[in-house]
Amino acid sequence: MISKVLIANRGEIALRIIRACRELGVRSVAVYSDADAHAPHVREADEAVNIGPAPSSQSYLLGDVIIDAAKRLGADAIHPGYGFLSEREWFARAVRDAELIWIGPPAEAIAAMGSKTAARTLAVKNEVPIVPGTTEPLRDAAAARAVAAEFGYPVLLKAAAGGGGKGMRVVREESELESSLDAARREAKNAFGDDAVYVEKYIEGPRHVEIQVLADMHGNVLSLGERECSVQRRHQKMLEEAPSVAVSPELRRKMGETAVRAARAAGYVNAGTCEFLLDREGNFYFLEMNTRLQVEHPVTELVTGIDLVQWQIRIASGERLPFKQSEIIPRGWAIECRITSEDTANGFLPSTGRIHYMHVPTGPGVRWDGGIETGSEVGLHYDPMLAKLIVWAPDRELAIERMHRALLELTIDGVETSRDFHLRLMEDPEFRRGEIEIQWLERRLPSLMAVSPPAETIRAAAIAAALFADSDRYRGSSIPAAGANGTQAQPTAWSRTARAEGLR
Ligand code: MV4
Repeated sequence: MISKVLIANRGEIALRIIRACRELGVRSVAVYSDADAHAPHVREADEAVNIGPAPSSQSYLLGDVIIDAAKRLGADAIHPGYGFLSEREWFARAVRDAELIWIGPPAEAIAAMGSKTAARTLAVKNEVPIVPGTTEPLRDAAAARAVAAEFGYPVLLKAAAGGGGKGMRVVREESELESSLDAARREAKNAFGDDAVYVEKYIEGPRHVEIQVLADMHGNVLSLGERECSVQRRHQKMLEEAPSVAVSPELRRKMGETAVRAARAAGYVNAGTCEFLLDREGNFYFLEMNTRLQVEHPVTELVTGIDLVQWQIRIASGERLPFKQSEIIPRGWAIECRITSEDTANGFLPSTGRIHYMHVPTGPGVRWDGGIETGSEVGLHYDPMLAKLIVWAPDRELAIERMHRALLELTIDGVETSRDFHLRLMEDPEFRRGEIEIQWLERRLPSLMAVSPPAETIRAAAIAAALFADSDRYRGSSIPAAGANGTQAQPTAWSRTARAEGLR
């Protein structure tokens, strides 16, 4: 068994990994930038080492420095978390070359899924359905016109090296094709240093459903069911749930078998996720494989009872998966809200500051995976995701009620957060009916925006609250009811005192 893990990450995911290590009796080493010297993950790990200044390009992205630290502190493995170095093939290779254990998929599997056109070719060879389109980059506009005519408009131009929606262009008619191709190429070149672009048929209004897989070194590959991730804005997920209202047990089995085939084809080991589009007719198309642990992994943990991070460490240690596919059945419903330091009422602008007070929800079925505490400084150097609030309940309706209750309990003072936005999301009738797809949130945004009350209303409410609290000191007097015929109630001892106290 691995005995000491260096965690090449920060924030909530570093804490999540530290907790898994502790439960397994594995020692943990945190790394931190100057900005994170007092961060919770530094305190909670068994050991911690500074790796440089605040910008991640000078700290969390310095693979060589991190590998040196692991060697120096006697760690035998590195867990990359998500983001940062987690999907860099060269880093997975460098960790292996340094004779450390990489808690993630083999560098070759990262490479196999790294290029979209390569992944599509691999999918076709292994009977994994993909969106109709090309598996080769386009030569020129004439080739694009021919292919688009074959598949029919609308089409989607995608960067071969792409991800996260960069270098993507919807083309609705032939007259737009050439300029869109130029634009997609330019964007792809800028973002990935590679201007290769290919064509897919554009799927209108699909859901984003992904399948969690877990594979050991002994040829066991399991599907842990789906996550519904359609509630997103500009490719940033805001909420995830498991299971999906759109997935029947039969579809789950089919998508699961497909994901397992894709993982096997890539020589996959450890935890990974296959992303699919699920259209309105129930057809699903493989998009890409995320070769890392994902932010939203907790919803799968809650409905399967399987601790994914512990199993990542066990798999990397050479253990066999003890589960049979037939035993893995999702139970109940889990929802995750990503609590971000964003001002959702002002175009989701990042909000910064010091968290001077914070109260975290507790009670039945509530889980908090956070990376912040009272006193934490929230700056602009890192991702705005502060924490994840996750709930489990027997069914979706109860899970939504539970999330609503938990969000009401949550207080974070000092920075703007997405908390109120998530509250309104829980109250939204369409969301409650499960009528969501990838464009739903952006269409619904106006009605989900904060209706912040005018300053005078907040002032009046604060005065009323102070007076009400004060009234508790006069328990003998009763609070006057409004007159039954709508007339003003007579002043009482309570209201006279309240006014006097308020004026004092
Ligand atoms: C698509 C699509 C519609 N049709 N492909 C966006 C990022 C990349 N992972 C794939 N993406 C899409 N590919 C076809 N043929 C719509 C999207 C898409 C999307 C997919 C998943 C989650 C959110 C999304 C938001 C916008 C567009």
